[in-house]
Amino acid sequence: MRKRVIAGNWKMNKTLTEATQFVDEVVKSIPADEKVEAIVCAPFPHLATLVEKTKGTNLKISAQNMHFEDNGAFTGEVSPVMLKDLGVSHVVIGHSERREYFAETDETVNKKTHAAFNHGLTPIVCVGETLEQREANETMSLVETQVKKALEGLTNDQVAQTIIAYEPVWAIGTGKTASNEDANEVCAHIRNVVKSLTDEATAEAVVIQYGGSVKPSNVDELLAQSDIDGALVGGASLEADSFLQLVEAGT
Ligand code: G2H
Repeated sequence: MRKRVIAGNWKMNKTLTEATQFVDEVVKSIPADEKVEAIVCAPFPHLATLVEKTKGTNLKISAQNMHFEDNGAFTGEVSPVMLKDLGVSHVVIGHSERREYFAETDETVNKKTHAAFNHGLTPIVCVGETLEQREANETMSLVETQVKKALEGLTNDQVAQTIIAYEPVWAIGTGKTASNEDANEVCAHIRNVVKSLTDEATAEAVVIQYGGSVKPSNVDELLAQSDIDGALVGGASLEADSFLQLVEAGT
């Protein structure tokens, strides 16, 4: 039985004051249920404070990106060594906004995924098609390529620990959600791709999230699908109440 993973991706939102208020409120009421893992993906400047505030609680803290090198002359970048040292547990890799605005490629996604495992961080690897790709019937092949390239060279054990987030780009922050069946079909395809790369046990273990305008009113039906094990949530994760409702839905 796979656990459910609900991750709030704040993107470039919240001051440190707002972030700490959110976390103080959420840790008071977060369900103590081993079936669900709750994660907040916060901006870099807030990570140290939030890790401290969530120690011993059921809320984990993730970064939204990182560089793949351990250190060096990469002005403005943050390394996996730094994140691990802070006590961060997860890192989002290859979010479509990074791919679109910051030149993230399948190759850098793969390097970052390896770097995450090399430093004991759990990667949340994002894949998904644009509207043009969906309309051209390229969704399955595109997602397959993204998954294969992201996971290239990982051991089966590492693949089993990877969280894959399927986020159709056209559903991100637009209020449009893929239908439950469409979302599940792509997530099932991703699981099959993982199986073709590894084995049945690994494919059954890998957690696959759906992302794209997930909110308390649609999360139950998405989580009821056979191959959707969680959600990567942007807008609806910004308020503590809404985030808690999403986590509750995973229990
Ligand atoms: C997709 C998602 C979070 P939203 O980017 O990763 O954002 O829920 O606002 O569509």
